[in-house]
Formats: sequence, C-alpha cells, structure tokens
Amino acid sequence: MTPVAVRHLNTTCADFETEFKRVLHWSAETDHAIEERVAAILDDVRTRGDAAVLEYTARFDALEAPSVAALELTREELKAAFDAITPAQRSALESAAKRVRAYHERQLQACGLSWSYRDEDGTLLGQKVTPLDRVGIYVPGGKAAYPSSVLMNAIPAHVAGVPDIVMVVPTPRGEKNALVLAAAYVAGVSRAFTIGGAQAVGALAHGTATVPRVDKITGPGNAYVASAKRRVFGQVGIDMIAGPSEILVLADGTTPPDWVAMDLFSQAEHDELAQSILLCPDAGYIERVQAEIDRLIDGMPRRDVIRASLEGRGALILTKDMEEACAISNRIAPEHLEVSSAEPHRWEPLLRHAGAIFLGAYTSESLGDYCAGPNHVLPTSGTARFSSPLGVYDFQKRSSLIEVSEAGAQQLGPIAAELAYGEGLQAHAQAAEFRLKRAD
Ligand code: HSO
Ligand code: ZN
Repeated sequence: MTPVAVRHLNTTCADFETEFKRVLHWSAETDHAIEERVAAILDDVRTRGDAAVLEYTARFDALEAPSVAALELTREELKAAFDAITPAQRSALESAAKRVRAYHERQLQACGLSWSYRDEDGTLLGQKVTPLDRVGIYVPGGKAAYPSSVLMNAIPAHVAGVPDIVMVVPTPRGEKNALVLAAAYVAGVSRAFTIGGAQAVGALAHGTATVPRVDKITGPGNAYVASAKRRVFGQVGIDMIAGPSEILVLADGTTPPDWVAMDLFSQAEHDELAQSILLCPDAGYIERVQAEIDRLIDGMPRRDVIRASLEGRGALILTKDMEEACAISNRIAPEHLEVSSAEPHRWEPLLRHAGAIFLGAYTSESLGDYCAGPNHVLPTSGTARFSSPLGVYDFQKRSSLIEVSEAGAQQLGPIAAELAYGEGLQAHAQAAEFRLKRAD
C-alpha cells in the first residue's frame, strides 16, 4: 500500500497563501487545435446539415447509418430499454425521478410563476413566465455516461413546461447504454438521437432536415462539446460550461473519518482533474482521515483515477477554527460543500458561495448526486460566486407586462417626456405627451 500523497496545508504556515493558490490554480487555457476543429465542424453542419452529421458520426463514433433518421431512438426503443433493465434499476430510477420532480415542482411554485400588480391609478405591471419551446439535452456517452444526469436535465425542463425535449447521446459503434435510454424514458424526453460531439451541438443549434433546431442546449460534455456550446451561445442559450467535479468537506471532527474519506473519493473517482478538499480545525482528525484514505484506496476499482485526482488537485487543510474554515470555503466557492459537523446550522449562515450545501454527517454528496431531489448540475471552478444550480428557471424566460391606464399615462407622461428631451429624443417625448389630456 503506497500512501496517497495528498497535499497538507496549514493556514498558520507562512507559505499558506502560495500553497493555497497552487491548489486553486485552474488552467483554463483554450486549446487552439480543438477550437479550430470545432469551428470547422459547426460550419460544416450549418451548411451541409444531415450529411455532415452522418459523416462525423461515422468518423468519430464509428457509427455508420444510411440517414440521421436511422440514428433516432423511438419512444418504443426507450421503453424497451426501460423494460429490459433489472427491476431494482427500474425502481431506483423511478424513485430518484419522483424526488427530483417533487423538488423542481417546488422550485416552479417558489420562483417560476407569473405575477402582476396594479398601481392605485389602475396601471398594471407584471412578469409573465413562459417555458422555452424546445431544448436540447447533451448526454455524454464516453467515460462519463450518467443516467442520473439525464434525469437532472430533462426533469426540470419537463416541470417548466417545455413541450419538446430533444436528447443527443454519442453512441460509439452503436453500443447503446440501456440505463441512459431508460432514464430518458422515465424523464419524459420527447426525441432522442445517437449523435454526439460538436456535430450534435451544431445540429441542435442550427437544425438540420432531421434534427430540430432548439432554443437552448444544456448538459455536460468533453472539451469539444464545451467549445461548441461556447461558440453557438448567442444563437441558442446554454446552461453553463461545466468543469471537473469538486467537493469540499468542512469537518469539525465529529464525523467518522472513513465517511469523510469516502466522500472525498466520491468526487475524485469522477476524473483525474476532479478536486476534493478537506477543511478542518482538528489536526488529529486530519491525520485520521489521511489514514482512512490510505486504508481504503486499494479497495476502490477506480483507485488510479482517485489517486491521480487526490495527489494532483486534492488538499487537506488545517484551519485555526471553524470560522476560518468557512471563510476559506467561501473563497473556494466549491461545486459541492459538505458541512460534516454536529452543528451544521451553526455554520450554514456563514457559508455564501457553493453550488450545493450538504448539511450534517448523514448527508453524503452522493445522495444529492442521485436522488435527494435538488439538481446535480452545479456551477464549478469558483463560478458558484455568481451562478446557480440548473433549475426550472433555466428552461423558462420572463417577459415584462405593462398596461398603463389613462390616469397612469397622465402621471408618467411628464416624467418620460422630461427624460426624453434630456436625451434629445423628441419622438419619445411626444409619444408620451400625445397621451396627456389637454386642458381646454
Ligand atoms: N457529481 C457529479 C454528478 C454525478 N455523480 C453523476 C454521479 N453521477 C456532478 O455534480
Ligand atoms: Zn458525483
């Protein structure tokens, strides 16, 4: 057993800031070769449509088909996949979907409904909320083919009232992932195509003879997909550009250390570039977690990925106290934040920046990844400072409603006219003044 060489940091050490910056350092360099290839693929898909999609699918996914229509999965196929998985899998998918749906229905009630009010003079002001007409959901098909992500993308869209949900999933050599298809069935996906990469993003953004053009594309993907989403943004909406998964555990030393070690593994196992960090004011506890990491690693089928992630980007950080741990957590703004403490509600008010906050020792992040209810598509790489989990609101848009009464026009007209003349815009001013009652 080779111990896992996770970085140990101590906030009282003189070199802490330098070491901390190294932990957070995130190379967001753009790969120009990828950028160029993606730009060419998008152009090609825009001009040649289905023919280009077919060629790239044959070239990159070794999947030959006579037409893009032949790459569409019918509702019957999705249902057949659902019927073919084990009863335990079916029941787990349905239970997860039910909880995720219930959570997002609350979200719709809390912040996704239209509202309006009337001023005393009868003027009506409001906000009208409408779902998007059609969205595209990108589901990765390579090393990270997650049925749970199908639920997390499609269910909020469904709850928002999007009538048309189009899923794309790369399917190398035509080998379909039954759980992904079954999840699409459970989540209410309307149409699904076994295409992926930049070509699928291009097809969704521009539309082809077979693939319908969508209004927004959500879902994670590799560097090609991320680059393609960035490029089509503006013509269509996108959710976010997701980086590798992150977990930060804020521990007061009361949780069994093997639980915390496994939680750190749980995100490390996603990707060599995933990041797992422990913040704790108890030096002895940090040593116990390190000992559990070393004890448990060899039993993990994905130990190589976990080790590479922990040794490359992981950190165990000793803080002066829990308050300082909270302050550092806010600087990191992690995707997932576990408050593994006997007093989670004491610390929660101090925590401001995190994609999702998991309170108390029993709340492993993995429960949130699959079935607690909240969305697992979360802001990464510090973007939780300014963005939010994927939600019903991402599949809606808002229009302002204004109905000015005759009395209201008398109130507002002079104000608007004054400001309009100040801006040198006479037509604006007169449009307001024409509606003023003349004193005659
Ligand atoms: N932790 C990932 C989601 C996921 N985990 C899917 C397991 N499957 C990003 O939030
Ligand atoms: Zn996960």
